[in-house]
Amino acid sequence: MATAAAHRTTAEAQDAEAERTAAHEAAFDAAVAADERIEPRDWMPDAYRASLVRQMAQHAHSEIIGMQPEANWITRAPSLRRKAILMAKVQDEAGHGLYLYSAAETLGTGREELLDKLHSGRQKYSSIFNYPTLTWADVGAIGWLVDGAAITNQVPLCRCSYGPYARAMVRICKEESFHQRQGYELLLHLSNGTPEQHAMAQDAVDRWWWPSLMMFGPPDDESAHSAQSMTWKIKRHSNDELRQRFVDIAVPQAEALGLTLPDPDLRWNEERGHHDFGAIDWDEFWDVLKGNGPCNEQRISQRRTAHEEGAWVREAASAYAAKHGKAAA
Ligand code: FAQ
Repeated sequence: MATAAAHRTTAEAQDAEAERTAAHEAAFDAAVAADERIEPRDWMPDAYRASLVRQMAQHAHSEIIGMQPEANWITRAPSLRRKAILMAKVQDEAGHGLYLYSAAETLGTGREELLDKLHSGRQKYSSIFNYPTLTWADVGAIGWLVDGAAITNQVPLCRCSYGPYARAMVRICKEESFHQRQGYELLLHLSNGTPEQHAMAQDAVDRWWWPSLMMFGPPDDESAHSAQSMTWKIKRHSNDELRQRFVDIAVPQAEALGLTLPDPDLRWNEERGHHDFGAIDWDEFWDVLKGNGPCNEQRISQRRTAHEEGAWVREAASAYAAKHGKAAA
């Protein structure tokens, strides 16, 4: 008798739990459908939380690894003005990383854990930052194309269903917009400069164009997460839609710059109302993701070294915060 009663109690408890979960799920789905924001203390499906952590961590990692290719040119910037601009931009990228790690913390995943996953290769960062910055013009090409692609991808993230991520993106996009313009202005100067400067700008665009298109991720039919992320309104547009939007924006800008995009198949398609463009080398993309890009090893080893050498700064900051906290208490 006692055992039967215990079974009944367990079954009742399970039913009640299932009902609660169903009610939570219904409330979550309704909030997403109504374009309301999901906030850190709201109930959310485990898979939603995990996918957000995955994307936000990858995004944060991209911001801080993305400091490396440009930092490479700070000491060699051709004027004090260019040096000040570049330093400000690289600092902004560090800030973006910090907003995003903080936003990810609101989902219960600490920064140390995320950095550990980056350093041990268990989480990704954007493929684009595995290419080298060979000349000063690359700084311009990164600003124009890489930041341009980043903005195209990130403006819709300001409407992401998860509140802290969406709010972080508002400020990030404002700063990315300045970054894009500085790159464009830099390339404009080079393009209208000496024949050697023009050639250097063209060479940079030739090398950065295709990797910039890869930043948007694999084609829609190979994108593992898009469908679910779009249902959850984490992503608002598919990878291919955003890639197309970027190409359409970049073509007239390239013309204004007096530079050529390295794609013989690029042409306006009247019927589609968009530019057609050539085939992307997806083998190269997947290969870079596997760690075989030109700079993968260098980027990660430099990041690990920076982390190790920054240990004393973290310790000092923690000690200061503890002392400060005690004083305030
Ligand atoms: N690189 O199923 P999907 C910047 C992975 S910030 C590496 O389509 P999803 C600022 C993807 O994670 C640039 N991996 O994935 C700056 C997944 O692998 P997983 C970063 C990539 O998430 C400028 C697998 O492939 N921006 O540039 C890439 O739906 C200048 C299947 O892909 C963001 O992170 C890639 N390009 O869509 C800084 C924006 N593409 O996770 C310094 C936020 C895909 O299963 C200087 N993120 N993968 O192991 C997003 O919008 C999305 O995550 C996508 C990918 C669109 C990147």
